Amino acid sequence: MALARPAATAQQPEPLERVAIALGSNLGDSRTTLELALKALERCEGVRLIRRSSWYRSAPIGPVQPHFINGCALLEVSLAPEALLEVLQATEHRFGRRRAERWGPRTLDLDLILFGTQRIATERLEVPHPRMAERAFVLVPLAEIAANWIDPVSGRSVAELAAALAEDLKGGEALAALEPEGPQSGRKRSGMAQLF
Ligand code: A4P
Ligand code: MG
Repeated sequence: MALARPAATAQQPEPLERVAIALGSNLGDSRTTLELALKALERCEGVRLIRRSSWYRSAPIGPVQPHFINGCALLEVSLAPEALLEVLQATEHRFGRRRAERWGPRTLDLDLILFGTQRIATERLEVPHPRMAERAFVLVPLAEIAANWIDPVSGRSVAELAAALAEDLKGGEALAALEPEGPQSGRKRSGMAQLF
């Protein structure tokens, strides 16, 4: 599979695309890191923050390690997918991310989950994120801010994927919504989180 669109030229900028990203952290002051990472992304050229979810505490998937704080955000970008990946990786690096073991602990993980309706499979990037449908720590926050977005792989909405995963994981401890703070306070929390 190739990129769905040709590369932009100087005369022809990338069209604006709606993008979903997932944020995670389980080293250091995770909540502060995640808040600051969103602020840093907002300041990047070609990136606009549209919405953000609440933060959730989630049990680690992978090696034994501390619990994670996870959340999702919607961006509007005028960057090509791989250029956005570079922005995300540079931001991870800025917040102390050093790549060691796969699925290991990290100060900051920024994953590209959905990029408009595009399906992308290059050496460096796969979108939709290949494990999004298995992960409550992605689907629950994403359902809070983009419930009707259709996953171009399954043809199902984010809310449908979250409900199907909730059914699969019934009874398992996976996710707890954290109390919203600051601009989030007073906002209704997703009922979905109670399912996990
Ligand atoms: N890459 C390919 N597609 C993408 C994409 N859509 N978004 C490539 C971001 N990166 C993508 O990623 C490895 C390489 O994947 C990158 O160089 C990029 O070119 P990484 O961030 O260096 O390594 P990783 O995150 O350890 O690997 P991976 O496979 O992305 O891990 P996952 O699936 O993101 O899982 N448990 C809880 N509770 N919460 C978490 O957030 N996260 C992980 C990481 C494991 N367990 C977790 C959590
Ligand atoms: Mg990652």
